Amino acid sequence: MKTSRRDFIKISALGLGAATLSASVAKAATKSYFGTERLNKLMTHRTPTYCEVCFWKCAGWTYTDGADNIKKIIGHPDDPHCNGRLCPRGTGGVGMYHDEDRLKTPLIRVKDENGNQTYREATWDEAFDKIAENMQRIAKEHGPECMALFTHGSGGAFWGHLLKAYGSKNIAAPSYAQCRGPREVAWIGTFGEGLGSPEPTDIRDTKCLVLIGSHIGENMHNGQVQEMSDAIDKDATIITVDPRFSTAASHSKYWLPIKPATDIALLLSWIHVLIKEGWYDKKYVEKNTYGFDQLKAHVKSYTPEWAYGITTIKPDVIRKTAREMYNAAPSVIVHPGRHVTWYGDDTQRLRAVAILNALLGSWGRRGGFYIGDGISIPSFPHPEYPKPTRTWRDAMPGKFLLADSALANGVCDATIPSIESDCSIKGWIVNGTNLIFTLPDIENTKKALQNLEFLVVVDTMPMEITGYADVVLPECTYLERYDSIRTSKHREPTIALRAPAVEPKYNSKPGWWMAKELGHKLGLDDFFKYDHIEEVLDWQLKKVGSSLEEMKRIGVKKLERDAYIPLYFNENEDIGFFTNTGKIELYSTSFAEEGFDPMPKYTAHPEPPEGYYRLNYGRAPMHTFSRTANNPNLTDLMDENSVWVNPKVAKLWGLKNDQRVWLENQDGIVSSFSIKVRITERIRWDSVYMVHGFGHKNEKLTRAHGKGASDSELISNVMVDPIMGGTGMRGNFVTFHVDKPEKGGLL
Ligand SMILES: Nc1nc2c(c(=O)[nH]1)N[C@H]1C(S)=C(S)[C@@H](COP(=O)(O)OP(=O)(O)OC[C@H]3O[C@@H](n4cnc5c(=O)[nH]c(N)nc54)[C@H](O)[C@@H]3O)O[C@H]1N2
Ligand SMILES: Nc1nc2c(c(=O)[nH]1)N[C@H]1C(S)=C(S)[C@@H](COP(=O)(O)OP(=O)(O)OC[C@H]3O[C@@H](n4cnc5c(=O)[nH]c(N)nc54)[C@H](O)[C@@H]3O)O[C@H]1N2
Ligand code: SF4
Ligand SMILES: [Mo]
Repeated sequence: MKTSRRDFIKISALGLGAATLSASVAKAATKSYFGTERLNKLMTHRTPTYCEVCFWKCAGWTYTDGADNIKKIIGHPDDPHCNGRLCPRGTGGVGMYHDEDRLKTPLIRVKDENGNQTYREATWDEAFDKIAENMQRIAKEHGPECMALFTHGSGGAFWGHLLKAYGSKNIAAPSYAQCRGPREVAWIGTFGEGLGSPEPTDIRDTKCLVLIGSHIGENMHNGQVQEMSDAIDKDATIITVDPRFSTAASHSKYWLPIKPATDIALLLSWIHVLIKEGWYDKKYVEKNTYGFDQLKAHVKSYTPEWAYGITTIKPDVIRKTAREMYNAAPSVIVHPGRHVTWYGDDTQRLRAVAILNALLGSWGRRGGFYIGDGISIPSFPHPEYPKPTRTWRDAMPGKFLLADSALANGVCDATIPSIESDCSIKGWIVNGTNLIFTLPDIENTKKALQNLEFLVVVDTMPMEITGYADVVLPECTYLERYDSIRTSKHREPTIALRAPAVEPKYNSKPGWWMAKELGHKLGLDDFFKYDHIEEVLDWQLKKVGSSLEEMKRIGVKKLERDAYIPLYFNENEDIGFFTNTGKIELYSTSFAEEGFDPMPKYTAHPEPPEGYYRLNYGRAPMHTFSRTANNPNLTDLMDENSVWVNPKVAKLWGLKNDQRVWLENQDGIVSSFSIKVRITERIRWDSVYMVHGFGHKNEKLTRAHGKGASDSELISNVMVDPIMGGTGMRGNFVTFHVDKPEKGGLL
């Protein structure tokens, strides 16, 4: 067996201490039914929270029996993210707390008497000493800029503060370059600002909603799903463009089963039709946009007949749907999507989406996009952060300059020494992101891991990434801790508090405490001048007219909108946009300056070779990525994924429903586990589909281990977006094995 600097260690080998709740008890505790009367009795024992099962951050109340028994989590009625109703995952969030497979105590990588790498249980003090010693050594030998943080979720605020105080700005989240980054860059290039989360889509008042890949209904972002359902009740026209018959497609007036990877052609032909037929908001375009004449010339040849040959969508359907959008304008939303890193030309595809919205005049209009408003909460006083002299960008000079956040793949690449660049990153802190599953090209991620001098992983569960850590820090779940105040923008600004409903189980601790204690070991006490996070929260809340005491009582507080920011544009006023020209840029001057196409073009992408099918993936309503794969409440609802196969393809391969197959991709990578076949007309013959987040290798995940297959493993061809460095992940092709292949997978 090849030895490596960093063997993956199964955390299972350890006796992980502490009493555990048996699975059946955990289920009983979380599944019992409560009538309103009983709930009312429990009213005195409710604690405000906002959900961490996904990043929509719905606010809610956690009910306990007054001791450490969580009874139920329900949505907060005053919260615009959820309007009093959590999604199935949010309700099942209590399973994260009860999961007996949780990380329970800090772990330190050691060698046993036979030289094998293993973990030993450690005290918090020992773990922090080990981390501080390594971080100080890295700072001394290479500079503090050689540490990086990968983070997703609430803890990022505390770990980010620590890393900046230590002297590094390499802070990245896969929710940018593996998710919505291209969309943000396209929006900034067009409207001068990004969309953020929750997106300011005015779905509840829309007359026409166009979904391009966004599979709302399977993508369970709560407020959005609720508003779409309201819009359907009010007879809004839904147009869904998706090669798969998604849940959204089943609620649509028009389903356009587009050939995958050809969306830019459809978007350009829609733009062509709107301009040619005069179906655009002339007044709005004239007053607010820049580059209409260039755009008109640019799309002249992109007729529906041209697009038909590429997309397989009939010309009359393209014209009819364009007319539907115009009829509804400006109360129309061509939805910008969220996970948009598909084919490497994603920023340009999203530019086309932005341009369509601009022509229809939907930006800043009722039923289109509202203007969100949020509250900014001041930082607790601390000294100025040291100024780093280098960042991950120095490993790739001149590239991806339009990216407005750090690239997780960029930080990963900057950890691998190469001839062209000086390898600068030597240590990682990974908080709340399972990079093995979320960065494409696992072999590349593993290469970076092998080059690291030091890796800390902060997680609640023994996920794939934790097995590569030198030190593992067990965080308590969101139900057991305070976090920062939620301040996201919405129609009305709101703030929401997350407070602990119960004591942390086992020897787990909250992120804020870990960052502060480690800060102390690193000699950074000046940056953490408080004994408890409660002091910080109270100080911050008082600055915005509330207090910790009030927020504990009310959970969510609505604040006044800024009097100068209207919810929709005032048609009689001049509107300024934060672009170079001060207008909505149909022709992007900032893209042109950087040498990129100022208006989107269509380029063809490779097609699957004979016997292979495009690997398409997405979400299931009851799971979030890989973070819920072991959750006892949610595995009860769905415990594995399946591969969707068109009946024609099934016939060709002689596949039957529920038969198990292994998948192999174009680079000869085989799935570690088999996956059940689901034969369905809902997927095109040239593609297969699976839900992301399954196929876990770690046996310590007792419910998730070996259940289903992992799309991440099969994504080795990464199409990098030249504009902002996003990783296009849908250019991978798979074939079937009906017998277990000899070759193993990458996990
Ligand atoms: N192949 C593939 N890759 C993808 C995607 C895909 O669909 N397919 N989707 C992309 C998208 S859209 C996104 S946004 C990203 C998401 O990427 P990630 O945010 O990395 O998603 P997860 O894989 O769920 O990783 C979450 C990790 O956080 C841990 N965790 C859960 N709760 C807590 C907590 O309270 N504290 C701490 N410290 N840890 C916690 C979980 O145990 C898990 O290890 O992935 C991207 N990558
Ligand atoms: N239940 C649940 N909800 C979630 C999440 C979760 O993990 N679980 N994650 C949240 C996060 S972070 C994100 S980013 C979002 C992601 O969700 P979205 O942004 O809505 O969806 P995508 O992942 O972009 O796209 C998935 C859809 O795109 C279709 N598709 C594939 N290829 C093509 C193509 O070439 N053209 C077109 N037009 N369509 C194509 C697929 O068939 C599928 O229906 O979901 C969010 N909501
Ligand atoms: S959408 Fe569901 S999982 Fe996401 S924050 Fe809201 S309740 Fe939680
Ligand atoms: Mo995402």
